[in-house]
Amino acid sequence: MSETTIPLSELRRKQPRFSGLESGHRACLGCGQALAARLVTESAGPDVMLANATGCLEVFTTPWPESAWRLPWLHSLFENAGAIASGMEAALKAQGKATKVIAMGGDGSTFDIGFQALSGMLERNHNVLYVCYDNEAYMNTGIQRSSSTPHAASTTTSPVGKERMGKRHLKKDIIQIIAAHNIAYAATASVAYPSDIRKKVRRALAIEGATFLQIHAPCPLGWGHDGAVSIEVARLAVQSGLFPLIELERGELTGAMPLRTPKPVSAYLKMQQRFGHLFKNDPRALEELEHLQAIADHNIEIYHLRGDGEDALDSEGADTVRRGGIRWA
Ligand SMILES: Cc1ncc(C[n+]2csc(CCOP(=O)(O)OP(=O)(O)O)c2C)c(N)n1
Ligand code: SF4
Repeated sequence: MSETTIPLSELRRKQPRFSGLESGHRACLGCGQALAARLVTESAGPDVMLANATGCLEVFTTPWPESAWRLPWLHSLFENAGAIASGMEAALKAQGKATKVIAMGGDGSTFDIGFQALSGMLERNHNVLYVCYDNEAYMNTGIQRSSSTPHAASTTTSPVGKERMGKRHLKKDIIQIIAAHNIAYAATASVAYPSDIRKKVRRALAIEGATFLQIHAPCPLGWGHDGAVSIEVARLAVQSGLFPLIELERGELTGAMPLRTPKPVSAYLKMQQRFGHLFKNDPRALEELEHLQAIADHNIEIYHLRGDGEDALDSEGADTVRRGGIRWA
């Protein structure tokens, strides 16, 4: 290295980082969705347009007449982010522009109310990355259960009582439903693993066609934990096997973050008030805990998460390990 050469680390420090979502918005402290959206837009860079479904992200970033976005941003309805993004992409294509389109929505919008428009967008293979910020309930309107809410979680519309222990039904397996559209790339991610999010966003945006990212994003208000521990909570969801980090290409499993020593689901659940009833002296609680542990064990098995190979990175090292484009046995 010559004397005049500036070390790479210093260059990196001097380099202004692009930020698509500025500070000063009105998310709650420790909101996983705010952090995830920031990481997504930072990784995507400035040549991007956003379509944002109704929900917390839309509300806390754009209280009229202010906006925290530094990118062209369009508020779609709750139900049609996929259709709006399809139109934006078609218009850009007609103009000969290479600007990327990212559609965004919460789990209520993605799993339930906007699913039809999303499915159409994927089936027509629009050149759009759809990002779902999965906080596992309709948070913006007061914590109602969605089809993404995990089994046994308490919400305002799946309360704990004599009749039931929180939500009766299972969390919808959206990533498999999305992958069944045979799109080029679909993946799950978590705010606990920022470098993994960055890589997945870049990988998705490098593809010409529809891609999908489901990011697990704690909501301190709806999950009932302190905002200071959002990342810890998110990490335990991954490390217990309840929220596996996987990549699927044309429906085939091509990457997964191995878990050397999976944590018990109780470590994750007991940090959150929405599962507080599972730690009371009630025989039904024990049964539900066993049920949730079985779901995590099932994920670990079907996605081959037990990392007993030579993988350099795992859930401590924070990366999804790619196995090379074919489903491994
Ligand atoms: C068709 C329609 N139904 C209901 C609403 C009311 N609404 C606005 S935001 C919201 C909840 C959004 O939940 P989600 O998509 O999970 O995003 P979050 O707020 O949790 O980030 C609801 C029900 C609406 N705006 N439009
Ligand atoms: S309610 Fe939840 S999702 Fe909405 S801003 Fe607060 S922490 Fe974020």
